[in-house]
Amino acid sequence: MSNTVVSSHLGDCLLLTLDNPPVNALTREILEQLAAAISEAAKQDAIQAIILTGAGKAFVGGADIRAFPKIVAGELPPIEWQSLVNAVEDSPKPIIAAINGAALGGGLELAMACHWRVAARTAALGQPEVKLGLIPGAGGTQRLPRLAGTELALKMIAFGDPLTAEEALHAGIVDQLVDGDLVQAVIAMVASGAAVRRTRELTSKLLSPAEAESLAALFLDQCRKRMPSQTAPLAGIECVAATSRLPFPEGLAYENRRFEECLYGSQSQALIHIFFAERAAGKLEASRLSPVQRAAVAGAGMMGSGIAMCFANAGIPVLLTDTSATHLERALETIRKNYEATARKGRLTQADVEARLALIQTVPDFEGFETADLVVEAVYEELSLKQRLFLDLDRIARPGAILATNTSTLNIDAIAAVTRRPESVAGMHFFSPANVMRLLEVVKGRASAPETLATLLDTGRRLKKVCVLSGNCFGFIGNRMYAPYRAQAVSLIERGCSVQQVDAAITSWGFAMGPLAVGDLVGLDVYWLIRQAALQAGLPHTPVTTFEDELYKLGRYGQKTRSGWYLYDDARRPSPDPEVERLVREYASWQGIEQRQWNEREIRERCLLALINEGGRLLEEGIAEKPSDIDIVLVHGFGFPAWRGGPMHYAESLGLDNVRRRLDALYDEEGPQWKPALWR
Ligand code: 3H9
Repeated sequence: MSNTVVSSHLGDCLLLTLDNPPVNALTREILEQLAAAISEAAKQDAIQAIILTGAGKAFVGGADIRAFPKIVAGELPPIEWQSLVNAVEDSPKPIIAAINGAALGGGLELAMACHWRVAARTAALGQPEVKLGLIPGAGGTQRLPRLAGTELALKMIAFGDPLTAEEALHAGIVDQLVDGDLVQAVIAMVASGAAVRRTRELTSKLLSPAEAESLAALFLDQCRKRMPSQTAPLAGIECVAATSRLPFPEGLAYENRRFEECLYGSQSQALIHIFFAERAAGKLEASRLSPVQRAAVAGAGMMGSGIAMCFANAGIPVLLTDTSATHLERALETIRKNYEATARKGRLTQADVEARLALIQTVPDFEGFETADLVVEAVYEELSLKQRLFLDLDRIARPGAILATNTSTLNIDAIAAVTRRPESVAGMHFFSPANVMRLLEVVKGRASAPETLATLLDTGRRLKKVCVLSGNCFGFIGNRMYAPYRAQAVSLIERGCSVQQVDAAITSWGFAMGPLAVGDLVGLDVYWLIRQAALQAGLPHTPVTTFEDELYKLGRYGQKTRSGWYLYDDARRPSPDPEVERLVREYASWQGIEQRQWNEREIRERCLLALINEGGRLLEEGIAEKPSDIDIVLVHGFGFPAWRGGPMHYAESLGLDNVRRRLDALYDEEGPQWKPALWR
């Protein structure tokens, strides 16, 4: 059964189990059944108390997120969340939440409307709505401050991170933690006389209105800095502050108004799109896989060390080798420093640090590589070097072991071709720093077997990455998309924009960094090499010369040389460089490029259209399987604002016909680089 409330009797308790796999998400049907069961129980003298729990691993993972876009589109009627949850709190008989697993969003709101809460020690409790561009809409903004105090409620609702059950107990959200049988513990609680106790009547933890306002002002400030342009965090904070000012029913009405503002706004639609896109990405239909028990990494530079950390973080033992003993030593030192810095921030214990380090073993000359199920190559980006390495790996690795390359641009087939196992070769493209960035592109070579890809996608998920399957082309999805976008930014500068103007047009729209600042961070020498390789690979629309070549020739590689598009001080703070402006003017007149004034809208439109159109080409060519995969890559790998949903979602929101009209106009004005892709 699914989408149902299962009732059973345990002595004088009524056990209500919410059953809606996989996470018991709340639907109108479930909440209506729950309200009906509670009202029925009120009439039965034999029932002393009601226990509410979830089937399977979760208590309740929130409201059913799939319903929101349908409500917004008018395909489903709105749901009276607050009154359905109020029916729980109104019960004349005590209701105790037996929180067996995740109680998130509407799940925590439901638990807070119960009269008592008993949780399994493994449960997580939180109000993550903000990550979907929403705020709690079933009374959470009004009940959480009453249980946990104004400050913690502000933190949980503004940032959306869950608490452990232990933290929730400490905060007063949960009344008791249980290691063993949860339901038996609740029955014992009922026997000891648990009575009706309504959260809405509690006020002792609320700050005064003035104190709440001034604390809220601090949170508003923090959110504007950490999550610029996002509206839900601000709405959530204002609702929590209102708890101190307004009686409960008016607080609920205020919450409802703000919830609807968020629900019908574009940000929640974009973030909900990203939520489902992440889960839909990298799924292969019923392919067999062989779970990786031991991994090995060849190449102990920054990338290889980061990849080794990813395996250790997931509890997978990993061997790390390099041709240079000094590199290996340095890598291990860097890894230790990295873990210790995390421990200093309180995110790992010293025991965790040691346990993770113990999983990473540095070895000379591929020692022990024959025991690995997966070997990841992370050496310098040069085809002949990688091919030589794959010849060795093919000889050393056990038959059936997967050989993955971390190349960011090279042809997977050319690497697989030197081995006797091309079916077990594929790309595993991590983004730098590999231990931090959540994106992983799994790249499918011509011969890669479904089992190889399924194993890599499974491994990626175990490493807690968002995995996207990409076809084999120059730059795969991410770098291939980024190339015309950067080319557009450089071209705008050649045509009269200033460096700051281009970057500001992009960051003010929500990108984490502008394309030129990214160039300086990654290195203009790196981008020069990538463009040469793209030209060699025959990637269409790659400019043969650009103004960036001039910076490269001058040794202005970016942050590492303290000059690139910007000048940098020793703390790597950028400042504009008038010399660049002079050089650009000189370049433009020498190349006969006409310069003019540009406004922010024009700059932004060109950069974004270049991105969208390349996404369209990737879909046309079958490199990307679906538009949402492209959105995930840009959001998780390239700083595209998640609350705008990724370039393809953004294109949909503009209307694909409108996008094509603009591309047609640019094609007529400026030529073939704007030839519209026809992906739908
Ligand atoms: C809300 O509650 C607003 C209220 O205030 C309004 C009034 C009530 N709905 O992540 P996983 C699916 S807003 C529908 O891979 P895990 C998910 O799509 C909500 N579906 O598993 C996937 O489906 P599929 C606030 C949901 O074990 C499957 O479950 N709540 C929902 O790694 C497994 O998901 C949140 O924001 C849902 N609410 O993690 C919590 N949740 O198999 C969102 C999950 O078809 N959820 N699915 O791909 C999560 O954070 C994680 O899913 C959770 C489990 C921690 C629960």
